[in-house]
Amino acid sequence: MPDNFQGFKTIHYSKDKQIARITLNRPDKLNAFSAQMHSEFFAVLNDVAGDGDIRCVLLTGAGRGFCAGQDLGERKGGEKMDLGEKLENGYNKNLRLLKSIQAPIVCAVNGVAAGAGANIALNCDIVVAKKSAKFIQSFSNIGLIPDCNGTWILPKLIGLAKAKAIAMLGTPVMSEQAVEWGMIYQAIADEEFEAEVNNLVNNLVQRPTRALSFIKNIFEESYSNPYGAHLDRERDIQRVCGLSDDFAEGVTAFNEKRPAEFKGR
Ligand code: LHQ
Repeated sequence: MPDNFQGFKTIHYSKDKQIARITLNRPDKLNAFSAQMHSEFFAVLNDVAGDGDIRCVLLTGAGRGFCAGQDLGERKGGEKMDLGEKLENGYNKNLRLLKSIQAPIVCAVNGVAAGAGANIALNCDIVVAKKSAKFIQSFSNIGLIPDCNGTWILPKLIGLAKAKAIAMLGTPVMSEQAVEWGMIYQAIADEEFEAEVNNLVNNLVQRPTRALSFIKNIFEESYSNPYGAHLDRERDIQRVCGLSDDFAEGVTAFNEKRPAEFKGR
């Protein structure tokens, strides 16, 4: 844990060999987001976003759950409230920061991901989950709509028919089903999960980070770019990639029949 994060209670954070590891850490509450967790998560994301040395981020949860969304114990039953304000100063602030991180973000869903917890996971770049994990759009169980951009990302990932149904019914989606539907990348046997996640981040951290940043941004831009404008964007970005150290190294390594040693530049 970097020194200035030592006192953090709800998030565990470490940086090693250009990998930032963030663990949601309220296992007795299935890592539900308390006010303290919101502010500690913000501080950690801010540190990652400002650290140009980081080439891969891993987000996961402590204990048997990934994240059960908003801590409902902090809300008194029967109370109505301005959730717009809660979103703007909590989840949305954090998600904007998460999206600004240029390094690839792996979410390792180690157990149940419900409500905001499910959608925070889906906002990451590569989502893998334990076979025993499940994703629940539990918002409508308490009279809410999916937030954390669930209503934006779910129809794109799994189509409108399934997105509407799981959001309206709060149906749990097991991770293998989530893979089949295109919601996440991979479901991993529970006993192999830790090792496979480590393999994944150790692989990603050695890949050409700058190109990976462009990849994540341009895929998302594709939703709003017209066809021709998107071709222009690819051309412009490829021009930048072609002038990078990593491209020169990649082609040299290919011709020399050896693994490339990318520096992320
Ligand atoms: C919890 C929670 C939890 C507190 C489990 N809070 N303690 C909302 C409002 C404000 C701003 C805008 O955004 C949002 C976004 C949202 O996230 S809304 C959705 C909020 N989340 C939920 O509705 C999920 C509630 N949890 C559940 O449905 C279940 O706990 C799941 C399906 C996640 C897991 O079920 P089980 O595996 O059976 O575990 P459990 O229910 O026994 O929970 C274990 C403990 O965790 C338990 O505490 P206890 O002291 O009794 O052992 C739960 O009370 C606690 N916990 N979720 N969100």
